[in-house]
Amino acid sequence: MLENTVPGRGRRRAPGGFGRLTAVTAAGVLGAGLMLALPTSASGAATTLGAAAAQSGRFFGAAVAGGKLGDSTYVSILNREFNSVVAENEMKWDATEPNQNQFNYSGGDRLVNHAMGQGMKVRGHTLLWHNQQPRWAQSLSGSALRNAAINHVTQVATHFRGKINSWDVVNEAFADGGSGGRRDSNLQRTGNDWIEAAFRAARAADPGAKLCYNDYNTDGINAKSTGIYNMVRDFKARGVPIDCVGFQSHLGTTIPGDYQANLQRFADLGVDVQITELDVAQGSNQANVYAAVTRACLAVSRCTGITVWGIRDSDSWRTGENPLLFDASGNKKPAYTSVLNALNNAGSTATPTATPTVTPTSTPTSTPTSTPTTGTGACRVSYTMNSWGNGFTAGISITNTGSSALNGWSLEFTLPSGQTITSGWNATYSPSSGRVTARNVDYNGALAPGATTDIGFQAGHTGNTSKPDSFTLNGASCTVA
Ligand code: 9MR
Repeated sequence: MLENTVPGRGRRRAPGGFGRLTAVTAAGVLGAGLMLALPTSASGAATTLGAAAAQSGRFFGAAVAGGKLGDSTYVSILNREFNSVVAENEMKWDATEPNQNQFNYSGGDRLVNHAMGQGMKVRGHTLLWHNQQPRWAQSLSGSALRNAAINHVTQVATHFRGKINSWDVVNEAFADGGSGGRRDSNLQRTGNDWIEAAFRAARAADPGAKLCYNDYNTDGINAKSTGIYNMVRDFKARGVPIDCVGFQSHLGTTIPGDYQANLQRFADLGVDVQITELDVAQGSNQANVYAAVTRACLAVSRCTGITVWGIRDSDSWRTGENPLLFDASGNKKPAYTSVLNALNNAGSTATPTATPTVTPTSTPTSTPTSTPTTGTGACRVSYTMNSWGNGFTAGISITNTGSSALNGWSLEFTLPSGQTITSGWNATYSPSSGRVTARNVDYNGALAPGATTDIGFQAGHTGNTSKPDSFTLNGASCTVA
């Protein structure tokens, strides 16, 4: 288990899409095109992960970072190998509703449009989570937070209606350890019924999407997975709309012997199951663990697909662990071959239940980052870190303390030596180490006097976990809170 092999952040420390397409709509036509073009070898075996999974009506997807859609190696692997995508960060609450009731879908739309153009399905991740909440939501509680959360679910699911194969409606709401109970969070403190309220709102907003509960450290029959199992059983008994359970499967060097049995017991409750964030620690057993996960999904008829959490090792959130199917240069690893062979060996048996047809979208609408133009940049910055063995996430709150509005901003700071940014959200970061400039993205460039915006990134470190000691915004020094 990840938690046993990697000193993790808080939430992982403890132990750390698609069914067949219906060719009715234009999306169905796209999907049918994809099915006709499935790559196969002379022997008839499929030669890509997506095509191999499609033989049994399943999807094989990848988490995609929107910022990498300009990287040709990355995109060529994505388009060749995968028939499903999920946004690694762009559909989370902080990205989609940076200010209350002000929604921004540019990152999510860009990915959805890319996927639709390629005939790929889309998993939505995630409507509600205790992590990566916008600052304004973090400061709410009680009915104000409950209302804001349900409004968020409604608005976001409505925006993407018809384009999402399955939504992670709620992510990581159960506690690690032996309690089998809920994780404490601001959302949980609004009342134990917050999860079912979210599922009901999501169903009303997008009746065609499969609605999933998603969590980690649920890779076998254990207290946490049993707590979730009991919730799903209760939801099914009371008619709360839940269609699927996601098993993140951030794995260490082994896979629990009851991994498949655990998937099966959920399927037996009448929900689909999906492997949603698969990555496996490097080492001599990596290819075996990947193959075992693949075989387990194939053996459970309601396991509708597998998603890996990134494409190349260098794209992974598990910095330095090389847990993915392609190396940093984009070459196929032994783990890739083991997954492809497992998918091909399954043939067309154990076909999963068909899932709803998705509708294509309009032309991609990516908006360029605006250039800083106005304002002095007088500012206040608060910088928080959450570090573990060889990595950390940083959250940066930037407040415009000047008297004029900013229309585009850049925040400069110097990362201590040994720290290198691997991915970020709500800003672009360049370069990845040393003197870094974080620039606004299209939805958070406007910063009124007194307004705050939150950005963040994930980084690796080599032992030095100190913070940058100073920041400038549009060239002017900031006070550090
Ligand atoms: O991979 C994501 C990484 O880029 C972000 O920094 C991180 C922030 O919390 O979230 C990562 O994705 C997580 C996913 O959304 C939920 N399950 C755990 C994943 C890895 O942390």
